[in-house]
Amino acid sequence: MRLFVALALPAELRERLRLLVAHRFAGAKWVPPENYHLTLRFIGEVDNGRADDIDASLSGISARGFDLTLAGVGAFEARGRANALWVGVEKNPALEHLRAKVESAVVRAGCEPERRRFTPHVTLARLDNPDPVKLGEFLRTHGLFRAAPVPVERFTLFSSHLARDQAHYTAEADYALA
Ligand code: 2AM
Repeated sequence: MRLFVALALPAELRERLRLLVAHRFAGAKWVPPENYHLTLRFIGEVDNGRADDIDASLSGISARGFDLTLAGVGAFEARGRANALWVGVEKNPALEHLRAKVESAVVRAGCEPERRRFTPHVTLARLDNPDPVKLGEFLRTHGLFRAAPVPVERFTLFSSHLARDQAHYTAEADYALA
């Protein structure tokens, strides 16, 4: 199975993000609002035995709950091309702390360490050659976006399946924060 660890977002916040992208532009594959999430750790394909080890390891995490505030928008680029549009996260040491605990837990379960630095975000769209003017407008218009803080009381191990051309995510296990 293909796994990742993420924060699920409450319905009001997903609705807020849906409204943020009400004016869509071409050259973007928009993530359906039910799929919005904040990835803590992408794991990838593992067999069932490894998945059980990851679950056991994540169950051992003890960390505090916290408030999460989504703010700002941006685009990731690779080789000079924007490839993802996202909403960012206000600086949050508790989130970083949880991310570090999740990272050690999955490495203890036998996964390779993540080499890339953590850039917390919620992906709104995958970009494929969008009109740079439209993208620039979107980024300027929503640069000061800030959602109301939401309490984070758990994190989730998700599996991902590709159904037609959209990913379908299933919550395999939830882990409570203190
Ligand atoms: P993204 O949305 O920022 O692209 C489930 O697929 C989650 O894992 C997505 O949120 C995605 O992040 C992330 N993800 C998918 N493939 C990945 C990869 N190869 N490396 C790192 N993260 C990945």
